[in-house]
Amino acid sequence: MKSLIVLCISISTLACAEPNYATKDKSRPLAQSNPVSENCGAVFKNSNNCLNWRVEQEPTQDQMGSFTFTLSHNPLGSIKVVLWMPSMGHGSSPVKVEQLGDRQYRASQVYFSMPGKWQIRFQIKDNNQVLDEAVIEVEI
Ligand SMILES: [Cu+2]
Repeated sequence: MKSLIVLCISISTLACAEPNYATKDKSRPLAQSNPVSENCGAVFKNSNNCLNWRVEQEPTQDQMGSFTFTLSHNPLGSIKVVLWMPSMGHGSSPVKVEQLGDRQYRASQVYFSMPGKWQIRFQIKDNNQVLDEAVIEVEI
């Protein structure tokens, strides 16, 4: 994993969706474990909307984190971000999502309540119905 990150950075940060914070944190980087397709960090299943994200503030056990993300197309609903731990079937505290601009968003108050494998689930919602979803898997 470490050599992959170094390789990605030496080639180009644009060609690789590996978030650049991974190199900054010496102790335990929040490593993305799912394969990245093309230049998308994740793809929404139904709409093929391409999502890319960048960590602003890496979440720790003491501090909430934040990241920004962009979509390739305008979503047909509101955006929600859910932190989910699939192996144990629980989530974490709610993530705040604000729109920064055209197809640009910030997710803040990001907090993983325990170490392990988590999913960051990006959901496009119409009222309470999930129309589409993109998932990024991370290890905390
Ligand atoms: Cu758990």
